[in-house]
Amino acid sequence: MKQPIMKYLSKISVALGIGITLFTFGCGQNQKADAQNIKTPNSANKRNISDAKADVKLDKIKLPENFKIEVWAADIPNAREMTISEDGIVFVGSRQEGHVYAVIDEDGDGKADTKYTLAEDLQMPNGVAYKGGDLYVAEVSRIIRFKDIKNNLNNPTFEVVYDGYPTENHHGWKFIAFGPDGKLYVPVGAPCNICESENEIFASITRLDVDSPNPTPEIVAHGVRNSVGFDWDPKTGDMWFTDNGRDMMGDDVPNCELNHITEAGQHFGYPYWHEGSVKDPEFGGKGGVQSDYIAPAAKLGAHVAPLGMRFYEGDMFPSEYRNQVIIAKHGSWNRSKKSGYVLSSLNVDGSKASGEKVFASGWLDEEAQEAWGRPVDVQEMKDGSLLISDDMAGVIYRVTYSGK
Ligand SMILES: [Ca+2]
Ligand SMILES: [Ca+2]
Repeated sequence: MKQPIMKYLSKISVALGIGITLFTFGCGQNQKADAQNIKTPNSANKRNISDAKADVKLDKIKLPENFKIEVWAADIPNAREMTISEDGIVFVGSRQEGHVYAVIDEDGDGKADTKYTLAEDLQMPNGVAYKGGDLYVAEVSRIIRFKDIKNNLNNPTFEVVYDGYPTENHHGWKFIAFGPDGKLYVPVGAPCNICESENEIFASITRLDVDSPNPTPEIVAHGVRNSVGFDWDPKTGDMWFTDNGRDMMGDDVPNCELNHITEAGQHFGYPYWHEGSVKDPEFGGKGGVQSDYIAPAAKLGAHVAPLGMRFYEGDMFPSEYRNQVIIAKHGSWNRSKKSGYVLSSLNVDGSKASGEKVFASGWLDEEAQEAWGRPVDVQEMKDGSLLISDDMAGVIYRVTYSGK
């Protein structure tokens, strides 16, 4: 991303404001495991992907005028969250595939050439975050770290930072990112479609001080069913996150959400209230009144499955995109007519989010009701182009703008 240090400084004062009322959650054992070799033979973990074939229908993708989409990297099975190092290495998590990849455009021609498989047999390593030369990966119950990853692509090893997150696989895969406070934000999804958990770490977003000798999750947000995407507003330093609404209440209820955290410890409604105003038929009576919970800043449609989201901070796209949130909607499964399968953009101004527009569509064949791809995450490259991961087609796309 652009000017990471400036961004950090502009956000830190806000971040310091959060956190005083945080309460700590001591659920796990602390781990200081020795670095261990992982199951990746040195000779086999590097592959040239410049000629890899992608099974995609790019001519179906609709974008605003003067935008263009291409395949940046093919042969990235089950590509999920992405994070980028300062020198442009794109790290990619996966879910059922169990792999973590490093993908590199060696000659800078806008198309990736090399893929390193950094790890295999991990447990749904959906989340990746890069900081200070190290790559962090979230499995279901633990956070692991590949130190000095850039210099160890051929011989990657990891250490366990923390392994006390719950082991439930249901909504157990995690999106992770470092906040402006330098802490790693780690959600813990509800272990069900709809349920009330005794353990308050479920349906939360936590944060972890990965530099501490004793990392312990602190809960930052309660009542979050399953967030698989968040970012911080570059203007205010505030955290925004997507949340996936519950299933089995019909085609159009409840909406998935875009939420805004203004104070640590806020409760966002689940499992009692959905989309700010829909009382849960089973659990609604057990919670407080509607006004006890933070309503979403924007309703994103029922079952659309909003996953990765980032504030656009680049210069390549037209100026109206600057500071907009771009959200990847993975698409529905629990709806009679499919919805989602798009990227959308919204304006964010302070606490307000408005003007949602479809930015990219075409992964779903509406007539046949069949999808050939599903967007998962978005990441901006240094030049302001936008990468999109697709876990169904197993590719990473790159969107560029050429209108000026
Ligand atoms: Ca290249
Ligand atoms: Ca909510």
